[in-house]
Amino acid sequence: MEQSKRDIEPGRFLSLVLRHNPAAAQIRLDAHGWADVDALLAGCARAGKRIDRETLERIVRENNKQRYSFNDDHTKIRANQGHSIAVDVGLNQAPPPDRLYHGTAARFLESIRAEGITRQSRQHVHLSSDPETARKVGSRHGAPAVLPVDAGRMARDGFLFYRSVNGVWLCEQVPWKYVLESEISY
Ligand code: HQG
Repeated sequence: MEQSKRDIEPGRFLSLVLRHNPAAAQIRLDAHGWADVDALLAGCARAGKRIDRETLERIVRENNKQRYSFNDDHTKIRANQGHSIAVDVGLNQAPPPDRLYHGTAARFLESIRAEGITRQSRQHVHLSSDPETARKVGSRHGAPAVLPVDAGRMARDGFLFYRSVNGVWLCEQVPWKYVLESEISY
């Protein structure tokens, strides 16, 4: 489903509050990343970003990356992945496909070559199951580079992989030796 244009701005604020900075709406998240919906809506209004319940329901339903989930009775909401704050969303560990793709900016490659792909400010390194998605992720930071990752070999070597409910693959780090250097595309 397509996300409405009018929901992009409130969606960005939700992403900030539910992944990185709940204090921006003067709310707290619990240990599993859940925010109380009433408190969230009141906090958004206080922050000058009024969102009504119908809009929130629509954002969760139509968000282009299915970034958010409600609990069963819709009294709580959380982001499915992408947090920089330490919460445990109960990610499912899963065996990865042989290849995964990390989209980055070409200008980060020298540092990535030296340190591997590291999680930076987030809780995990984010990987995509197809190169096109990875290219879009990388483009957010500048001229993109798509790094194919030998996830099958990583898994055999004991690295753990998780799949968020919206289909993003996550792991702790990707040492450079698992990046298929000859297949990097720009
Ligand atoms: C890079 C979006 C230098 C890394 C996307 C990335 C994604 C290094 C940047 C999700 C490095 C971090 C996450 C190293 C990694 N030296 N740079 N050693 N290791 N980097 O935004 O993966 O739209 O925290 O390559 O779709 O870009 O928000 O991570 O370029 O799934 O739902 O450091 O965010 O999802 O940037 O994006 P980010 P990301 P949403």
